[in-house]
Amino acid sequence: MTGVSRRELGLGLGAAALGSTLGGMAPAQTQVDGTRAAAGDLTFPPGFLWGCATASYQIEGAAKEDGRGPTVWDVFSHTPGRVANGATGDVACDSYHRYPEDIALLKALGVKAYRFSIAWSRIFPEGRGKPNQKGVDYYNRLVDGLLEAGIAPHVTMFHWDLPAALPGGWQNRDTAYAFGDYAAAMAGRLSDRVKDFMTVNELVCFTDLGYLVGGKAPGLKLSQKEANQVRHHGVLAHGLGVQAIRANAKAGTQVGLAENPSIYVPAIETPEHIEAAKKAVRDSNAMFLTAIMEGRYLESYLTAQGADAPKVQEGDMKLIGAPLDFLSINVYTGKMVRADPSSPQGYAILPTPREAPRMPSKWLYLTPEVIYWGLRSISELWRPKALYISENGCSADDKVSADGKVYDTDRVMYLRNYMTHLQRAAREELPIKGYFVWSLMDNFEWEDGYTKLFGIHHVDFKTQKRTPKLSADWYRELVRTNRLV
Ligand code: GBH
Repeated sequence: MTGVSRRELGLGLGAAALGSTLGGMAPAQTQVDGTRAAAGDLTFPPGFLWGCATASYQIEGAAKEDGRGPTVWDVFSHTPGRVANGATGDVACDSYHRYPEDIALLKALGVKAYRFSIAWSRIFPEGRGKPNQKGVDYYNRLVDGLLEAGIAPHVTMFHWDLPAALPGGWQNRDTAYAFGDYAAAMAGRLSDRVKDFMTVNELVCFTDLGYLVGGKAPGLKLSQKEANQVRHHGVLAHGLGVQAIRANAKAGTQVGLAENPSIYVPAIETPEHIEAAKKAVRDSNAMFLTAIMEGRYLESYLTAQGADAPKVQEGDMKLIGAPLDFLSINVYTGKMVRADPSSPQGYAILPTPREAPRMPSKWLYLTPEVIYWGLRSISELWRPKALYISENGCSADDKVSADGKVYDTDRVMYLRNYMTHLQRAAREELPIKGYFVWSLMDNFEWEDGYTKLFGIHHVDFKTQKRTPKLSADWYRELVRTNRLV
């Protein structure tokens, strides 16, 4: 190890940030617990926030209980042919009733944060109007239970379960205002106990995939022009949400969103490829994250859309670009980019080889470096005050063994590799504050129904029994030691 600097070994944070076993340049030594702690061990900063994530429609069930109104996902999943095996979220993990058990799972993992979403239609069954107290009560019970267990609630206001009663859905500009009113109502009711709010989850999924591609609710295949307007209403809803939360929440409330930007990894880590990847991030997210971080649509986006460009009203871009306290990104996969001086944009996005390794979800190619490059590109482009990974995880080839346990070695491999790049981001002092694994437990995986499962706890959907998988045991150890071993 001689001749290698502390920085190169990952000790840039200084000895104070590291476990005492890591002081100095000692050679690798076997520890009492059997691990070998070498200089350069993959330790995370003290206080790094470990958590788990879920979303309302994917786990709650109780679709008709206590006044909950129907959502576009209820309609979509009950439409034959839309979801694998005709599955729905009617029951899902029944977390609406079993939330105390789920809090116990979080507590046993030792995580300090839980990201969940509020079902808008439990609060406003028709999307707007008079709040339904029974719905509010559920989230009060959940929040109180989490706090009692020492777990910080991180709340997403909207994770795709749009109240079906809102006319025109996201095609209608009024829906963005309805979202603002709903966000105001919930921020007012929860911010005495909830410190972190995300407005919306993954803009592309509830706009393009719902209204242009049609694979997600409401399953429409509109024109590009109409879809661009839906996108605009999506980012506008985020902006109105930020304004509403700031106006109604207690001082000190942190506001952000959970976005899944397209992320690019430089093909080779050299200055020209790094710049190429960064430019690709800025360009490809022009309709979503770039608009939010810069408060304007890039000329290149508007020019490319031409007559299909969205109609923007006075004041919209200011709302959309309102400063955030943090930015959370959901990171799963990405593509490689190389510098290409011969192309007008200066880079080329490399196609993913067809046989590249991936997880069971057909889109989930293994690209562990996306975590680091996502955080780094975004940091350098927009200098957000704080960053979180609000989702990362994978479907896996889960089989229940004779002893009742799922030994998901493939998921452990996935998480360990991705987190190595998360640790690099922390070590290089990017403003990364925390990480949420997707997902706490197996759940309704949208159009894939229950055929692709992302949980670190197995759920037996007949009995609703939750069992930690090997990946949960692995995560518990990471949370306990705050380092990758
Ligand atoms: C997240 O989306 C969601 O927030 C979460 O609810 C979900 O359960 C989890 O990840 C796992 O999927 O149809 O081939 O064009 C992940 C990001 C973006 C992944 C859209 C699937 C569709 C690919 N998703 N993508 S394709």
